[in-house]
Amino acid sequence: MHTVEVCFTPEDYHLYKKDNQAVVVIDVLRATSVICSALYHGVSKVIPVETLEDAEKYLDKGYLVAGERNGEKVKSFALGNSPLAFVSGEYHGHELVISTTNGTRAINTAMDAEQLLIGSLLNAQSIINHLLIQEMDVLLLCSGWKGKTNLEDSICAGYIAQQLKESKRFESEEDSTLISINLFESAQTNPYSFLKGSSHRRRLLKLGLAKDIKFCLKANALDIVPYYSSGIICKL
Ligand code: 3SL
Repeated sequence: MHTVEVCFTPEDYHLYKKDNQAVVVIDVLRATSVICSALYHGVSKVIPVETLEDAEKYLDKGYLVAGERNGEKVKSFALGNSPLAFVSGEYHGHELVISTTNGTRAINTAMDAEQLLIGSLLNAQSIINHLLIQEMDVLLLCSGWKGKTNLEDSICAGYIAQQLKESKRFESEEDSTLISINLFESAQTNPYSFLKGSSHRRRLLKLGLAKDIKFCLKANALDIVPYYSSGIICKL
């Protein structure tokens, strides 16, 4: 029997990390949804960087660079942080550098994990299928918002945790995992309305990004398992 647990913020990662653990970083709105969409729609690899300064170095070398701070596109970058930007296939074959407020920070926090995967509602079922054939404990690491818990990442983590526990090959001990599963069960019939009033839905709606939110909440729309290794995220 293996364990599946949920960690609500990158700040708490040190409390949950273990050897021989698969870590799934989740940032439903929007960084990990963007990475899934980019790779699914033909981007060849994604390089997640934590600081804008590091992203700018890639800009100088001619890379396609995407990024936001507080939801708003970084002016000098070609792209912001919208999963819809990739749907047309316009960036097929490109290498993408991305820096976001929380998601890329969470990825870099867990770069020491034995296996590091990128999860979202868009690819939840593909991540579940992959984890079911690994012989590893699983940690679902939510990106949160600047060190605080958020609802959308917790719901997605709850979905993955619930499915793994239902397989009877995983168990959990932490209350964070129980909380996430309970949230998912309350949210699953209509996640968009469940998120009404949540901090990041409000933040993104103020920026006119309702279409991004709706896209990111489409469960299991993309069959893809993005995998991080040595600073690069590729499709498995
Ligand atoms: O925090 C992040 O990493 C972003 O995904 C936030 S936003 O949705 O682009 O505002």
